[in-house]
Amino acid sequence: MKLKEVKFFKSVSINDSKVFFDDKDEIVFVGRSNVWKSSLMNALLNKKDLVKTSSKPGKTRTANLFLLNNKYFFTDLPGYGFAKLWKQLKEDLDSLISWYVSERKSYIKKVVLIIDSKIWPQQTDIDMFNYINDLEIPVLIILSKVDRLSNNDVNKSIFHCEEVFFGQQVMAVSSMKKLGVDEIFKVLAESF
Ligand SMILES: Nc1nc2c(ncn2[C@@H]2O[C@H](COP(=O)(O)OP(=O)(O)OP(=O)(O)O)[C@@H](O)[C@H]2O)c(=O)[nH]1
Ligand SMILES: [Mg+2]
Repeated sequence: MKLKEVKFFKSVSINDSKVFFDDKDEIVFVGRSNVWKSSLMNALLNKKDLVKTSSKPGKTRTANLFLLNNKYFFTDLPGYGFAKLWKQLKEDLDSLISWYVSERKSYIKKVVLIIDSKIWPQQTDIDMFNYINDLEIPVLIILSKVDRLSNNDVNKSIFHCEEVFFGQQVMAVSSMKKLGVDEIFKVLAESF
């Protein structure tokens, strides 16, 4: 797929019946809060700030759908597991993620699970991986923030993730330095 056009389509909150009305294939982006999900989406879509980002964790609070070539969705979800968020908000965001992924299951061709390459996978990441796996949705693991590591440490981190996630494909990215972005877009485009 060559990306010709992309636009913001809509936001969905939990239990919103709008979630049922779009029969388009979709790729969903998940990861812990502030792991640079939204920034990665901008890099993949070749836009500066179509997807809203912030240095403050907890920026994304709804499922935000972006329509590519009038045909597919890339969907940004809130981050999970940010301890410092107000407890009720944290629970609400976590429920939105699991609700959204299970409701849209038959359209979701891949879940991109983004892991902080400096922190390595946390229990919350493994829980999220298992949740998606149980729904039988294919996963692509992406290590973010690799501009902050040496090549040697990036390789260690990739190797460790391959072990933790049972031989899943793991790719590395820096959205800011545009490292790995084209390769990831190619893999994602092939899943439609
Ligand atoms: N150095 C560096 N900084 C980045 C990169 N990508 C994103 N950032 C910065 O990291 C911060 C957080 O990025 P977001 O993309 O908003 O993170 P998020 O995972 O969507 O966060 P939530 O929506 O809160 O879950 C922003 O200030 C970005 O500018 C990168 O590749 N390198
Ligand atoms: Mg975000």
